[in-house]
Amino acid sequence: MTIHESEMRVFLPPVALAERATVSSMEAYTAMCTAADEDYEGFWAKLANENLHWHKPFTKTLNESDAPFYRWFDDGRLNVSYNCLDRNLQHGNADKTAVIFEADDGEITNITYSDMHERVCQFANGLKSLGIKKGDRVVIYMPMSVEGIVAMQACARIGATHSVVFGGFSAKSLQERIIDAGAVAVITADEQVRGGKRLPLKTIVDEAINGDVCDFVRNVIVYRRTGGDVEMIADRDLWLHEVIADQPADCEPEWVDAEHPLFILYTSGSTGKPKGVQHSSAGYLLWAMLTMKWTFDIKPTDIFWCTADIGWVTGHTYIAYGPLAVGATQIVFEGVPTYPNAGRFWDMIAKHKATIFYTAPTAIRSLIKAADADAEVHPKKYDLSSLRLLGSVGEPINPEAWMWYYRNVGNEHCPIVDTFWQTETGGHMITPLPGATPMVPGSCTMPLPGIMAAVVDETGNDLPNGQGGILVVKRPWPSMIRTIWGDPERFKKSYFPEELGGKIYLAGDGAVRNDKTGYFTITGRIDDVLNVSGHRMGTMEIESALVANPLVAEAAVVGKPDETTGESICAFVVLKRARPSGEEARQIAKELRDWVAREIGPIAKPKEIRFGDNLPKTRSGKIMRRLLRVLAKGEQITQDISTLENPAILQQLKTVVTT
Ligand code: 6R9
Repeated sequence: MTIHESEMRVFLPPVALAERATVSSMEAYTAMCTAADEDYEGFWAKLANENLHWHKPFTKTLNESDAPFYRWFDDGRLNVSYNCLDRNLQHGNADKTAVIFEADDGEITNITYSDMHERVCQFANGLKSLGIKKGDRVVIYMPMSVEGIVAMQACARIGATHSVVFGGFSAKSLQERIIDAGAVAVITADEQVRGGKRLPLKTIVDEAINGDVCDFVRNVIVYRRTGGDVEMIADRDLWLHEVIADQPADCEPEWVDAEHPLFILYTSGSTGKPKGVQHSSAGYLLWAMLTMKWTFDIKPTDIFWCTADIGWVTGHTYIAYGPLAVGATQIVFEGVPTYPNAGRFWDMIAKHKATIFYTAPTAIRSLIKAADADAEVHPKKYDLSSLRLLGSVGEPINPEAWMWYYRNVGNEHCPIVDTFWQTETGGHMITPLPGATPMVPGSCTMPLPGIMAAVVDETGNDLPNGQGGILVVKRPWPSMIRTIWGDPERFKKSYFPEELGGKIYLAGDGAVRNDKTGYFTITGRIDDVLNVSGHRMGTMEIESALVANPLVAEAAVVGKPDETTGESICAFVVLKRARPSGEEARQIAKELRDWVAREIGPIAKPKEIRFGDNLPKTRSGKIMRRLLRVLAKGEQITQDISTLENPAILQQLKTVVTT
């Protein structure tokens, strides 16, 4: 049984929203899919011509001669920053607010499109004055800030390839990325402020590029955020305000090839060295724009808010590029959802009258927990009536969290777009369309038009609906990963394995399509699929069941090798109440095992349950399953835990509750 087979609830798009939506019915959606089926290149060529400003038109839509190194829009030249900014000035958006920035302490700054254009041009001229040019790599290690977005856009303007490293990464991780990218400059800030706490970014950069391993880094540009003490190294370090002072407010864009690498973004593979996912200029921007229009149904009057950090792909596509390219007004937030209290998101939605809100299930679940504990921070206490559309991204959203989000944040009138995609895909892949798709909690529903997603077995054969398998994409699409920076072989092996014929994209996730509707449900990373006594099960399925129990705040399930059953299920559980011990722990563990047996079947009963105050998470909020797998096996942790937010809880999670 899969989540959506037991999940009978269906929610239709609100009529008022559908009437005005970019894609306003399932018929309209199907027509778009048919158009892509019938003339794949024609479909994309039309969209690329309609949506992008081309300095020089492309002559060929898709070049497959060097597959899987696909090329899109051959001979076309454009500039991403021109498309995001100059076009808005030409189309009457000069005085429109591009960014409403809210700092950690609540201070608000509004930036118009013309301000944004000026800042980006000055920054771009500043970079040029340092000799940074097209093709150079620039690492950006910045807090959530207007300056961070401006830095990315400025790189795009001069054709430099940026690589943003999330401000929570350690000096060691930052160094690895600087070396791998061969960056000539690093842009950072003195300090980052989150939840009232300061983090010394510049000091971390100093540590990262200390010594001669990074002697190719010529400059460090420092944005003064707090005025905190930093050491400035002569001939290398420069204050941003000095770099841009006296720079002209106009900068002729560098026209680049459609395929020119806009950015590299490192993402952790299941093991080993992070992969530098390389994205293009034209194809990437096209999909950022189209998904803003299709998935988010963006309108000129919307106030869009994506809560991601620019250090992750979501912050690239749905903060730094997509919203600007479609001329939207967006909220950019420096802080954390729980400061000064867990009502911060709701307070900000009410204050800024946000209409579209896009966040991660992990945030939702932690805010559910907070709202249960303190009625004052419950979303119902705030005026969220401006909202018309909600989104979810980053991991499967369990039906209980979906329902809570739908009822308490969306007041039962906002569709939820559960957007499945990856760093590698550049933008949304499988998601409901808010004015068209009937929604089922826990299902990301159907692929976007032009995305040929399918569920196949290990050898690439299509599987019938109802049968779980491997998620693949059968045709290249414009915003797909182009290569792994510096490692084309790994690119081929990871994403276009020979076993699947070498030409179809392997997402790395398991999926199943509903028997009746054909809707997709992501069952988790392939490496998280368990096989217990020959039964295939997604860890997410069990987690969903656990989280549906009123006692449970959060749960993660991993497989543990088992002599009898192949694998057994080990569940790590965070309760809404304090972490139990002794007899109470035994009682609750038994209750939960029985609960799961009732929800899914006895086969899904966790063999082991362990309680913690929290789960080990990366600073982006992803549960670190590889650590849980090590803990489940009772082995010593030898892996790198530098990205772990909360190392102390590892000790708690070693304790197995016997029932
Ligand atoms: C955008 C982003 C990608 C992995 C992906 C999958 C999981 C993301 C999801 C989802 C189920 C969704 N994932 N969105 N799983 N439903 N709506 O998160 O990129 O950080 O590269 O992660 O996240 O497992 O493969 P990234």
